[in-house]
Amino acid sequence: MRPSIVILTGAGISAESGVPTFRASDGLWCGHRVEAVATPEGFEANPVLVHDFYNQRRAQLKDVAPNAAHHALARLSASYDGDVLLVTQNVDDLHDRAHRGVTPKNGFGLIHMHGELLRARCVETGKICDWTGDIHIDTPSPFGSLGLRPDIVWFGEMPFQMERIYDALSGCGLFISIGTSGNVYPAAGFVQEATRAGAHTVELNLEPSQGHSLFKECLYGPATALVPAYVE
Ligand code: BJW
Repeated sequence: MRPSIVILTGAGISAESGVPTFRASDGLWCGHRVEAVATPEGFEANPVLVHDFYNQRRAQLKDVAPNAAHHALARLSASYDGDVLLVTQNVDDLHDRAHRGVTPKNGFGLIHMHGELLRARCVETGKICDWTGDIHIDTPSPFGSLGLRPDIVWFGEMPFQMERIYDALSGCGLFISIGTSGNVYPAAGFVQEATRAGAHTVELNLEPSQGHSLFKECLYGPATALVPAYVE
């Protein structure tokens, strides 16, 4: 068995599929303050605005498809003789679609640490369900209680499955960070966890991220070119 791999992806891996990144000049939050649409306080203050914002992004998923970088990671899981944990900060479903029908050779996991557009959460019970349509303030929860919210991790909330992620980082031999600006924690600190574990650390991005100097190897260019070349 070869050393286990942890892969972190960010908005940059989906950019060439047509999903806008966050911190580009034409980024998703143009016209909206981050606090207005991506915090629990913003949701409490104006749920109609926040639902509108996520309804639009959920609808956009119908017009995009996984690209060569998503598919290369799916092929890696099918051919690599070791465990692979893919941790995405993205709330789109492009990794899920790329992995559909692919049988992993060894242990494989996909974690959406910042949640998923195609899931909703009951605001009263916290129960999660699949959700492909719009959500409105009067959309009843299928669990019999009132109110749904997008199953998204907003600023100030705890990202999902942190224990499993840190556990994998503490034992990995290779950490690859793809298409993320390194602005948002705790994901931005994963490279340090992997370094502590003695892993080789690689950044694949369009440009140097905020934490680029923490990586042992950095390659710059579009994900659809870099990722297949690196992992195959
Ligand atoms: C390409 C490309 C191509 C483009 N090919 N590359 C002060 C210090 C430290 C921390 C904090 C602090 N104050 C507050 C915090 C904590 C806060 C935080 O990090 N704030 C920072 C702004 C400082 N974090 C949190 O609140 C998190 N929770 C938390 O910390 O809980 C406590 C905790 C404690 C201990 C352990 C664990 C937890 C929650 C963060 C939730 C983030 N949510 C968002 C929004 C989700 C909703 C939505 O989608 O609308 O998630 S923020 C947004 O940023 C989104 C993304 O997942 C995330 C990361 O963005 P990403 O993916 O890096 O995108 P971009 O646009 O920034 O970068 C794209 C990159 O791609 C660029 O580099 C391009 O160059 C590149 N690129 N085209 C390759 N073709």
